[in-house]
Amino acid sequence: MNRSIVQYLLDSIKLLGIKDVFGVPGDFSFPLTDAVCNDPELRWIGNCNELNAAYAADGYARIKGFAALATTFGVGELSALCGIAGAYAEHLPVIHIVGIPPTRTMLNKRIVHHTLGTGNFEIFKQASANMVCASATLTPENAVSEIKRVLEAAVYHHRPVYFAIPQDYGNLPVIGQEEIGTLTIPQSDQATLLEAVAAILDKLTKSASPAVLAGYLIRRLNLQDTATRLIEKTNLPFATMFMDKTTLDESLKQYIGIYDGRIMNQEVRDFIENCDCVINIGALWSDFNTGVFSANIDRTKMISIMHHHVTVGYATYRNVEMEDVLNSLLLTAGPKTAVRAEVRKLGMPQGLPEANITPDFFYPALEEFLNPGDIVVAETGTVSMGLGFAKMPENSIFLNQTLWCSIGWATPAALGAAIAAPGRRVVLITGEGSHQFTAQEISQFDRFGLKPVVIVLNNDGYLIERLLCKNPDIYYNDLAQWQYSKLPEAFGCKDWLAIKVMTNGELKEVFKKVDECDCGVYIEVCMDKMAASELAMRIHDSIKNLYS
Ligand SMILES: Cc1ncc(C[n+]2csc(CCOP(=O)(O)OP(=O)(O)O)c2C)c(N)n1
Ligand SMILES: [Mg+2]
Repeated sequence: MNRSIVQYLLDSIKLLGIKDVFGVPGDFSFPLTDAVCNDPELRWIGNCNELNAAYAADGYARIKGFAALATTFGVGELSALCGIAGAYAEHLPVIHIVGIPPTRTMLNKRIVHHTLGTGNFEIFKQASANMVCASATLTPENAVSEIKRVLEAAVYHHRPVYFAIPQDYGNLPVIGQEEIGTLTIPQSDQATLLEAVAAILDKLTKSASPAVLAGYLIRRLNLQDTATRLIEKTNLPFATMFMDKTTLDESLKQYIGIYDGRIMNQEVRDFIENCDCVINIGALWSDFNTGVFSANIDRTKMISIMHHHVTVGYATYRNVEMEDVLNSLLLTAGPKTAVRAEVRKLGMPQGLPEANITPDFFYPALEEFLNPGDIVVAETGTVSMGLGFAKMPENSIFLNQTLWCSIGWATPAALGAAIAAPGRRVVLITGEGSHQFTAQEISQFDRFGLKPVVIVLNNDGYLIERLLCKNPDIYYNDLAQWQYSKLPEAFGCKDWLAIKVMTNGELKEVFKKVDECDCGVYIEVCMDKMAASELAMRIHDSIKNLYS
């Protein structure tokens, strides 16, 4: 007998490298969650709620390329939707699988739980439709072709997709050819590829001072090895923008730092903006990626190598894949002798041991604390703005949700990253306001035997909001004061090092202890209500541009 629909789908997503499925069960999705738990090649990661599960899947996809999320009809899938939208915005293919009511219930328009009571069973799929690149409701007849079509869309667009499986269909065998075929993805048009690469090489050869902006799509498309070899072969200096941080290793000698328009790092800006040719490989021209739209690179100087197209000056070449363009350039581009800006580190922590912790101490101390290979998950807010300008150690990864900016993302995303890479140290750094959204997810680290370092910055409220609104003291930016360092124990994290620190000396001391202990760590770092990182202050000064 053929495989069941749920098994066919699970076997298909395993071929994308997925080994874990995040989510929350529900009666309509039992066939799916049963199949996951009974599959020796898969692990069910039950989250505290579906929003957390979607963020965790996002974090997992950032490390492994693809992720899977299983939710139940209506209540579950809608809770996940903000996370799915974030995955769409940030180019992460999360496969969202939803168990929906039995077909007869839907045909008869029965008033059942998780519906609005209107007999409309389509609305939740419609709600998701704009936040995924393809969706399907699976039946025994269509499962084979629809699973292929939808997964091909996920691979091609590198964005989330949606599958609905009626409860009574999940365990029915698929009809038709049940061998799982390979996914066919559109390839580069070869003639256009030749032309595009020739145009890039022509511009590059004539350039006296070229540089690269290495964008986040390099890592999303798993092209970091190819791009690194290209950088090393050509010796082109490269910067990244904020969203792109660590898309290529910051320890490469060609790395010059973060380009943030007029807002930060003047030496990087001078260098990049004075180059006569800038090759953007997959970076996005968004507000927080361009120093609030202050990045200023003349279009005539730009080459953009994007996911499915290339632009050289004003000419556009469509249907060419980034992977093919980079591979062609790797074969054909020669070395350049380039001068480059020095990478600036945050430097020595500033402040006396007995003094209260300030940003001038905190971020440089964090920079020192990070180890090669760390995965750092930095939440939206003043923390990521402070740490974003640190120089990351070799082979480390910095994750941030720079476009979608949904606070609460980082805590579950750190869990997802840790599940994806259990052998690596995961360092979560979050503001306390963001952490309050999704803090209960730290319980899962212990449950799955993971030992992260969680650093919660407690600055008595929503500081970045204080810096952006009219009156910094207005009380909508205040928070209930939690006893953060007691959370690990309350959430069942056994034998964690959990501590609250107020002074520079205490912070240094605890960082030393972390290096010596082999357990989960949770540090509450207290800072003054208005103590902001430099970038946060500059954004405060650029409010007019932000909302232009
Ligand atoms: C889901 C969501 N709700 C609201 C916001 C608006 N917002 C952006 S940052 C922020 C406050 C962050 O506070 P905290 O985590 O304490 O960091 P801080 O800036 O204080 O360091 C808020 C409410 C958002 N980005 N996402
Ligand atoms: Mg705060």
